[in-house]
Amino acid sequence: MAANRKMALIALGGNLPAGTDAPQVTLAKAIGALQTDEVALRSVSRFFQTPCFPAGAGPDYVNAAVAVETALSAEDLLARLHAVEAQFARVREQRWGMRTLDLDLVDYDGAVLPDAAAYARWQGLPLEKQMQDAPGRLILPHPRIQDRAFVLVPLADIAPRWRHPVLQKTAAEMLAELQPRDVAEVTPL
Ligand code: A4P
Ligand code: MG
Repeated sequence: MAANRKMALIALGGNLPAGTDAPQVTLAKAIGALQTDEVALRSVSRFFQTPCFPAGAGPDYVNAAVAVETALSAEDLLARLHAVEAQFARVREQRWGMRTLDLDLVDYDGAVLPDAAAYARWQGLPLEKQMQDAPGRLILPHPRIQDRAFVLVPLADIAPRWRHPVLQKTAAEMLAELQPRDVAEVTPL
């Protein structure tokens, strides 16, 4: 791998079977498929069963997180995530809709993209707008990390001391600020 390697954190989720594969099988296969000459796996969280958000919108999810070291740019890594999603039959029908596999780029070497002001706009979006608007370009860190037990529990499993580059809180600190009830619903498989 090239000398200029970066660390990145990726969140994985799925709540529909892909063919005969249950979501946890798809996630495990996707982690395998992510690894190339330019993407080296550094750690893998446990897999967790999590209630669907929004509540009642579908079956429970399986969620996990991985840390990778990569020679790809952030944009090229996101394109790679989309290619792996496509490989596992992800069809983009509805925003926040059910899916066989969702791969989100949580963090890329602490980058804030496209810039601090645009990040702040996405992060502050009210819930009803979040459900309608999908960003046309890469936003980093992922704007919803701090809100979601299904992201923070797996993240804290592999990178509790990772610090959010804008909020300046660690994964463990953000997790501690969530409702204990929401955190308790995220259970290891
Ligand atoms: N995009 C911009 N920035 C990023 C980034 N940092 N990582 C763009 C990934 N994608 C990014 O994403 C929409 C657009 O955001 C894409 O064009 C991408 O280039 P998408 O994956 O097509 O759509 P989506 O998955 O519906 O949106 P998003 O934001 O990934 O959805 P969420 O917010 O992740 O919600 N409940 C449980 N329990 N567990 C889950 O994992 N996931 C969702 C999806 C809903 N409910 C869930 C879970
Ligand atoms: Mg996504």
